[in-house]
This record gives sequence, C-alpha cells and structure tokens, in this order.
Amino acid sequence: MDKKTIFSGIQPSGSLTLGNYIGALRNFSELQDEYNCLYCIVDLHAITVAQEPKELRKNTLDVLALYLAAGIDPEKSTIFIQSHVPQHAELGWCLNTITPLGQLQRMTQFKDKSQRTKEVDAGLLNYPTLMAADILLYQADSVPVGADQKQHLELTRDIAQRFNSRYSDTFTVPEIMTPKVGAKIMSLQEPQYKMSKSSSDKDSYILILDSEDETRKKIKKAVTDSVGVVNFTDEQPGIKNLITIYSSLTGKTPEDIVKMYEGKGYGEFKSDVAEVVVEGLRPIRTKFEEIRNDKEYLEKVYREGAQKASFLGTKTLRKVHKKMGFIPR
Ligand code: AQP
Repeated sequence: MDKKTIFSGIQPSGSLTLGNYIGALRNFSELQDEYNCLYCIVDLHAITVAQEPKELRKNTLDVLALYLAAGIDPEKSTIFIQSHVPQHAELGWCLNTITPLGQLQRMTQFKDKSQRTKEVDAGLLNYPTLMAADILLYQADSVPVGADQKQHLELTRDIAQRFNSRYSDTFTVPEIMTPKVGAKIMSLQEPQYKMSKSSSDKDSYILILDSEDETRKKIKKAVTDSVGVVNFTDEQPGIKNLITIYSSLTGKTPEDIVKMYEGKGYGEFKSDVAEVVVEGLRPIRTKFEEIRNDKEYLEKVYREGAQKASFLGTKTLRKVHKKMGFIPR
C-alpha cells in the first residue's frame, strides 16, 4: 500500500521556540519512516508581518539547519523553502477566489496579529488560504501541527470540500495531527497566551538556540502563583505550563510529576524543569552548530527539495487549472 502523505511548515519569522519544538518540530522526524513527508520553511507566510530582509534570510537557513538537526533526513523527507516552489502562491490565489471574506476575518490568529500590528496588510488576512494551498498542493492526508493551528486546518478542510463539490473531486481532505502532550506550550510570563517567537518579551519564550544559562534564567523567572504547591490545574497556569514542558520532554505523566514534588517548593521544581529543558535541547543545539556553517550542504538540501516539491505541486496545479477552466500551457 502507498504511504500516506504528511505536510507541515514553520515560519522563519524569528528564532524557533521550545513551543515550536515540542508542538511541531520534534515530531517531524518520527513520522519519516511511516509517511511520505514534506517539510517546508514557509517564508511567504513570514512576510505577512514586516520582516527585516537580512534577518529573514538568516532565520530561513537557521530553520533549515534546525530541521536537519532535529533529525529530518533529506533522503527520506522532502525539505524545501516555500518561495522556491511558486505553485504555492499560484494555488493560494485560486483558493482565495473560493474563500468567503467573513471566514478569513473570523480567524483567531488574524484577529490577534492584526491587533498587534500597526498596519494590517491583505497578506495577513489571506494567510490561511496560502496555508490551505501548502497542504492541498501535495494532497496531504495529515498535518502535524500545534493546537494553535486547529482553526486554520478546519478552514483548509472547508476549502478542499468546497472546491471538490464545486469542480468535482480534486483534493484530499487533510486531518490534523497534534501531539498528546505539549500541543500548546504557553508563555513563561503570561501563561494565558501561547509561547510565540514573535513576542516582544524575550523572557516569555525559550529559544531552541538560547544558551544553557539563558534557558535556566528564563525558567527561574517564569511567572508562578502564591499557592506554593506543584499542581496540574487551570487555577495555576504558570505551574501547569512548566509541568507540561517537563512531561513532554521526559515522558513522565503530569500526575507522576505532581507526586514527585509533593511537599517541595517551586524553587526546586523550577531548577529541575530547567535541567530537563537544557538536557532535552542539548542534542539539537550541538547538531545545529555542526550543520549551520555547511552552506554547500544546506544549499544542496533546499535545491533538491524544491525540485521534488515542484514536480508534485505542478501535478496538482495542472488539475486545478483544468477544472477551473484555464487554457493548458
Ligand atoms: N506555543 C506553542 N506550543 C505548541 N506548538 C506551537 N507552535 C507554535 N507555537 C507553539 C507550532 O509550531 C509550528 C510552527 O508555527 P509557525 O512558526 O508556522 O507559526 P505560529 O504557530 O504562529 O508560531 P509562533 O511561534 O507563534 O510564530 P509567530 O510568533 O511568528 O506567529 C506550528 O505547527 C505551530 O502549531
């Protein structure tokens, strides 16, 4: 039987956080043997909010090196940069024409980001249709993402179904695949919000590439509460988040962790969480240092990846053009 297809992407809109790692990146390599995987660095998405061009170039190569350091193998998976495969933008345009404006305006991410941005451009509103194009272009069966992307995935499914019923069966309707623990890692400073790489408060996130000392300091400073007991409850969102991080990096259940810290203070708990994070990220940080400076290797990976992705993307796009009534090229 043919392997099922998986697509996922990460924006090079900053340096990747522990949230990106636990919610998405670290699950990517585990799927490579069972699925036909495509992993993209979605630079076209990153420009939906203002980016410094030099920074964007650096971040794009950093994300690529992190993909490789996290164990994504270019012999098994297709790794590529979104802007190198123009079919994404082309399909995105077509899908925009069958997506109701109101549906895009109701997206939580659009509402959140447009509140934080001085000038809201059309690209931010159309982000989800481009994301739908990313996924549908490869007829992906499943999309491994963090829980924050659930609404966008639902919109993708809607768009696929709308296209299929309007023009006949064309797209696979994809399923979301979220991790059991750690699908949403929260900010260390405002645990009611998710940890985000574009946050203006550096203490709110841990970057995969933060130094070990910086990581320890940020966890020490993490907001907790006055209860003073390590509990896994919504009433103690800061502590709950630290337990989630601990649990997702060690495989221990939240209940086990609560038991381990019975009668112990937050200080000891936090310093253990810090060690778990430092240990958990050390292998990927070390590998990243080895890979990031090998420009030739990185170039080979993204060029070959774009070729493979482009071949697959063209197949779907031809079908779409034909069904929508375009004259074949
Ligand atoms: N806090 C999080 N917990 C779990 N998963 C998360 N992801 C992001 N934040 C968390 C998952 O990481 C993948 C890549 O996300 P993205 O960069 O494409 O966009 P995002 O979800 O908007 O991530 P950020 O860090 O919040 O980026 P900015 O600040 O630029 O918007 C996705 O699978 C996402 O679910």
